[in-house]
Amino acid sequence: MHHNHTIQLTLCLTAAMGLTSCHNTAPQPQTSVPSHNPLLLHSYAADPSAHVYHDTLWVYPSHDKTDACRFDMEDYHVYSTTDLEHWHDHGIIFRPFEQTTWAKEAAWAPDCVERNGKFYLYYPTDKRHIGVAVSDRPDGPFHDPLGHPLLSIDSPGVVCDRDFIDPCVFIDDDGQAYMYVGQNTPCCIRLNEDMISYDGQVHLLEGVTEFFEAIWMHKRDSIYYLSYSDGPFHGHQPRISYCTADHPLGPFTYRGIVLDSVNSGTNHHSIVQYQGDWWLFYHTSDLSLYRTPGEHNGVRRSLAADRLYYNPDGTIQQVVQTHDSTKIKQELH
Ligand code: FUB
Repeated sequence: MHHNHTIQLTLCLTAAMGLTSCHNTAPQPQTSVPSHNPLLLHSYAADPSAHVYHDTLWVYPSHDKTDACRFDMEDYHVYSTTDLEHWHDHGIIFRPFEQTTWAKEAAWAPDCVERNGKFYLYYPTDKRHIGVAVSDRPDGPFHDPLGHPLLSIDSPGVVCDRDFIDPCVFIDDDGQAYMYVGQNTPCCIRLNEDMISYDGQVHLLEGVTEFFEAIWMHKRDSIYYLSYSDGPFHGHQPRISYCTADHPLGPFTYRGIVLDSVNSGTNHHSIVQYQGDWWLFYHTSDLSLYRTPGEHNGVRRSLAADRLYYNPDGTIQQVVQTHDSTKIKQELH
């Protein structure tokens, strides 16, 4: 890892001397990436939502079962790190089917944000509800403050012709919080200050080309970046595409691909800045494929992360996926 950091530092110093550019428009070699994918070996996980709280990077994924053959996930863990190499599993932080009266199945991709010292976990269930759970700590315990979903597929204004899933919550610099959500049609609501209610309006986002699912919002230098899985109904495997706008509600302009398709079929990611670098978190089937070669099990997914680079004009360079079997081989032998 130190060796790799040294290589990156050398590239940047060379750029500072005017010899080349740190912001080359060609894809950057992933020189500063430690050989660490998949990130976790003891557990299958997918759909990572990464956030920084104080000095620590927290990842809230969904939890694929070891014997999974269907998307029948039922609980949430959270993982934390301060170096992207050593991860702490804080255990199960929320079980929707036991801790709510209304959620019955399919605890899929969650997100979690902090506001005024409280942590709000947003999670989809039953392919039709979005719930919110609250805690005083990033690692729980979380509880259901409402006794009902925050938003559902049949809430006034929601447009959804398939699964109503994949909430992502973004708090803008002015303090306004937005929840992006949906499949096939991207919806957005403005959350109230309490983070467990909203103003009653559902906004349909324009310009989100080939939107499928896995929506994620982040902001950099006043640009709002909306990224998402763009398949699978457009003649290609799902990729992570992105569009930009100068307002959280758009209209958006399509910009390109952040991540090509992955070997797990579904594609789901998050983008976060940590210790000065930008990272893309996503999932693959690497761990499952190493354990059972040739058996493509798209519901035993494993977490991955790679560096993400911007061009000088603010566009995103396509991320190069890194795969490394060293850790897995060490574990298996
Ligand atoms: O993990 C279950 C579902 O698969 C997620 O909600 C989707 O984004 C896809 O990754």
